[in-house]
Amino acid sequence: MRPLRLASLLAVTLTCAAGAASAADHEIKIKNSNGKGKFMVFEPDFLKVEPGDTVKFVLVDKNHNAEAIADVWPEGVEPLKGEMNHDAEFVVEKPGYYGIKCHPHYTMGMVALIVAGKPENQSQLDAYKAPGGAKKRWDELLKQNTP
Ligand SMILES: [Cu+2]
Repeated sequence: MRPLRLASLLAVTLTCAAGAASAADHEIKIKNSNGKGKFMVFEPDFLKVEPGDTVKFVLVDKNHNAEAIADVWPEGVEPLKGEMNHDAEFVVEKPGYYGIKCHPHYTMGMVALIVAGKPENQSQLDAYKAPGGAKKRWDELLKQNTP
């Protein structure tokens, strides 16, 4: 019995180590402009990640924040709520679509979409209607969402 238990313990340890090693950090810049005529932007605004990864929002310009779009956020994951004029970050706990907005510039289209693994909240994405000027940019993000 003993060698078997040891073997399974080793397997668990190895699995954990592999998980920790593969978790990546991603960075999204919060900016007034992309330098190409697009204003109030997350850069990049579309990102594919894996569950376990960390996404960091780095404030380059002031008067922005990064927070969850509540309608596009996997159930059971604490919604991101970055403060104005601060960096923010969250750990992608589950597979899914994660919608991000800047609070003051939401209707101007300051949005981002993060896709983690094989999303389980497709129905949220399908039901979501981006407000005002965000619709055009959100549609552009959806076009990038290819398997
Ligand atoms: Cu903003």
